Amino acid sequence: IARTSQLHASLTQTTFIAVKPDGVNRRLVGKIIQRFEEKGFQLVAMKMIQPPRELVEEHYAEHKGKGFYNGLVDYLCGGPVVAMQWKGKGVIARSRAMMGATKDAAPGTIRGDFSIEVGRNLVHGSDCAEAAEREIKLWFGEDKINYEDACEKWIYE
Ligand code: IDP
Repeated sequence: IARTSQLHASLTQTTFIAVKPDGVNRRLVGKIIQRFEEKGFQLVAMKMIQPPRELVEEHYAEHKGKGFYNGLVDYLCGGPVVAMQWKGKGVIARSRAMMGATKDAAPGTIRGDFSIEVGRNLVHGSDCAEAAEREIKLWFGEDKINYEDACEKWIYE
């Protein structure tokens, strides 16, 4: 019998996080995953994918027409991406804070600690609930594994 989650469902979100090709090629996948694990978030889906151009164009549709758009699509299509779904309380905003700002990310954040250029900034994370839903559907469809979080009572009060 599945144990009833202690967390109120509305507090538990799932977000889409991706390690971009520079993160994979610079061997930073483990470090990036480790930050989210150590925070207490739960990994519920992960795959490595060489994304087709149409997928990346769709993913970044909001930036179409901007000066950096073509370079951005080339960058994401330029190597493998590690696509993930992470679950937890406030994970959408909290993982964005852990990634760091788009421009001049602060030290202590993933981007702030490991990257210099906005166009080589290692990670993507959904910026709101609607984006998370859209991006999860786009990259994973229904694919994720819902499993009991054995640490939950030590992470949440
Ligand atoms: P975010 O990834 O922090 O949410 P967005 O503004 O959604 O930032 O931009 C998407 C991605 O486009 C960024 O992560 C970065 O890789 C790239 N990007 C944004 N602005 C620039 C720019 O001015 N030059 C080059 N690349 C950019």
